[in-house]
Amino acid sequence: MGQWDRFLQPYKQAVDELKIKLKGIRTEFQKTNQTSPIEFVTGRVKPLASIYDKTMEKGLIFEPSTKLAHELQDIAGVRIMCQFVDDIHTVIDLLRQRNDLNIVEEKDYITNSKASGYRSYHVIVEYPVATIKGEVLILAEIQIRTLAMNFWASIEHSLNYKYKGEFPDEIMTRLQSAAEAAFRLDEEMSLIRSEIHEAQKYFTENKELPKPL
Ligand code: 0O2
Repeated sequence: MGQWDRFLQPYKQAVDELKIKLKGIRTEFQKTNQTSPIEFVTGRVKPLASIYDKTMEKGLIFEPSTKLAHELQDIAGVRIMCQFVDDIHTVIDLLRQRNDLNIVEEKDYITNSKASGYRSYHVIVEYPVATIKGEVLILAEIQIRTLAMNFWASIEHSLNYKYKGEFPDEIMTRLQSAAEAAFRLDEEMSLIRSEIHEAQKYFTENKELPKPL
């Protein structure tokens, strides 16, 4: 195993464990016939090429080190998607109550969206991973956002990859207006939240009934 593989292994373990635990929250809500604030969960270990880019941006040395582990807080990244903005706050409260992780920082890009139009809530956590050499504390970034925020962010992320942040004016204007549309979509959906929940509950209950002969 190379030194990067060895360094990244506990991050992989942290992402796998956090994904299982967060998906478990969703299952628990569903099994108790409650609407889950979590729609779906994804996770990844930051690819080496992105770690390299970030170390260059931050003027760090590209080598597995305690300094790097401290400075790059999103080597382990987990993303939680919610249907409604209110669900994001429910998820944050659930995270705050847990004693298997420790929140070290919160970044609210929903109240204070980024200049790009990016909206999301980031929670940096310390998560203990058990290894054969003992416990290792891993920093992980949990991003919590609505489906609309996620849609916008994934599109902007792909475009950013192509244009390296230097968007042509027209694309920039379109992205800004798409960000506003995503914001309005979240607002509109919030207004009919209880109606949607009722419909989803009705759908789930009836889906499970046996078909008549
Ligand atoms: P990737 O490919 O998702 O890993 P800091 O690390 O504290 O110096 P930074 O990097 O701005 O400052 O941290 P922050 O604000 O917590 O953002 C980290 C991650 O949030 C990014 O990781 C993205 O995933 C997401 N993000 C932040 N701003 C934007 C944005 O304007 N557009 C999109 N689409 N995503 C954003 P990476 O490493 O940039 O990318």
